[in-house]
Amino acid sequence: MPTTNPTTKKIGTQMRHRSFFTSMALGVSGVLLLSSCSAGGNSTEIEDKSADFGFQADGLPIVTDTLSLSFGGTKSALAPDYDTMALVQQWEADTNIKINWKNLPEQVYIEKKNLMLASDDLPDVLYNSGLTDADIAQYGGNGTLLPLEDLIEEYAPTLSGILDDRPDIRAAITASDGHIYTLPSVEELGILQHPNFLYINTAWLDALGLPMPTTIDQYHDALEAFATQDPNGNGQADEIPLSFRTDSFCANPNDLIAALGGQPENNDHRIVRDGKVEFTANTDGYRDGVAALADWHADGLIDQESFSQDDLAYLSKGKAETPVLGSFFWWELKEMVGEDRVDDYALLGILEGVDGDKLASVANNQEINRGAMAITKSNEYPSATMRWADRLFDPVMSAQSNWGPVGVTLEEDAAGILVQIPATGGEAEGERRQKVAPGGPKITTKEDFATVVAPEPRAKERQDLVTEYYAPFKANEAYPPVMLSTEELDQTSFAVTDINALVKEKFAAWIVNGTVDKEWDGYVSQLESLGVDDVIATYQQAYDRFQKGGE
Ligand SMILES: [Ca+2]
Repeated sequence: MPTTNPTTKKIGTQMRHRSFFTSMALGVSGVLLLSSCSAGGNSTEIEDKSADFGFQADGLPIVTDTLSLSFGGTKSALAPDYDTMALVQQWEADTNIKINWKNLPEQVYIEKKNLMLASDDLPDVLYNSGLTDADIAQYGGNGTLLPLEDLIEEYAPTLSGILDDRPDIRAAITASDGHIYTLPSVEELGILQHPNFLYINTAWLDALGLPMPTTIDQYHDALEAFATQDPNGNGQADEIPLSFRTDSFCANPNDLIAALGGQPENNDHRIVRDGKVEFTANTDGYRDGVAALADWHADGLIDQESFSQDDLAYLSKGKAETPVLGSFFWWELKEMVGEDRVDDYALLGILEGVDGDKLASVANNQEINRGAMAITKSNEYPSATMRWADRLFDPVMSAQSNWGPVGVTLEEDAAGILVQIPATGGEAEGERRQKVAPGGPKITTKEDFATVVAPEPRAKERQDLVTEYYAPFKANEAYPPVMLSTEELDQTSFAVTDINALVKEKFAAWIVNGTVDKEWDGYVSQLESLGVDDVIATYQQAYDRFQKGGE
């Protein structure tokens, strides 16, 4: 590829009007000011040589002479060399941009990422970038990642249109310095905010002549009957009335804290109500919820291992040879109890609490992932690269990047909606997807799921359950996908780690030992000395910035 600058003058004359070209340093290879002056940050000097390859501002191909770019980042465990993927080959044929893939399995990449980012040996693009918010703040701020907002404005009409319609997505990918350093991956299925589904053994309810509980008191009575009336009929008190995990993705008893104490709760102990960020784990309601669970534990209703088991041990309990599990939290039923027992259990959803309210706690899991792609300072062709990326935000292309190509994993139904082609030959759809879908930047909005691509059958099933059992009782807003500044991260990260460790430790100790009332005041003071008020104030500041569109 040309590395000298015979056509640099041509770029200057053709493209000087481009807003991000604020100055040029002709004759110095690799130097041209790609300015970040709009927000007064550092300037990144880079030369855009897209025109050397016959860059076209519209239509295809993007360049008339084949341009090669190197892409680093992650790929899934089952993914082949990306060169062999049909969709990737189609991209190359369409655009005339050839990608040298240097992407790695996630664990390998994560170990090398920071060394690579600090070196001069950067790929042109980070794809499925694995960048954390702290990485984006640091490597955006120091010029390793290019600011993209002007390039988006100029060369990404599809993405620009989406961001104009969706200021929340723009805010989510905007760093606290006002720049956009990464492109998003968005999948609006609406299923991540209620991960902890509560199930109960209905075969046991039937055997004991008990109704399906609708209130927390009826639920308690059912657990008590499970503990004392030998519903599995083996003459032994081997039943586990209720099991859960703490600090897991989908096995947390947060909705019981809400039912027993009136306090909505999630794994971050951070919720939003009426525009106010709240810490959950130092309120009277939280204390009441924990005290009630301690009573349940004292009565033998809660699995002793709830505070120590890992997912593997937990999931084995639903499949014990003699059924022993009465009730549990998990993402889906079959994974816990196995195919043969799915009819013996049912989803309980949200129970009416002690105050008479049904409160569904909302988790902070996000549908906007901001680290899908970044352009590094090594990239000499940012205009061509951004045009390449913009094609991925077409809804049909986004669907193919996410699930695989039309004709392989997706086909149009009679209504013109893309639906999944069932996998064959014993291969699971999820497995097939890893082999044919490259991921990366993409946006499938809630509307796209109605008009462009149907959710996978399992996702649709999940959506329907969330809509029926949880969404009507939503008790709080999630903390939105705000990008904290380096300063905000410095102010909060150590404190949050200490606070969450203390909350986790005390939650377990109080339920097992029943000492919450005795230790409560000391705990509240300890949280104060760990800086919980400052942490929440910082999150409030970032939240307010997000509400104003990231500015
Ligand atoms: Ca028994």
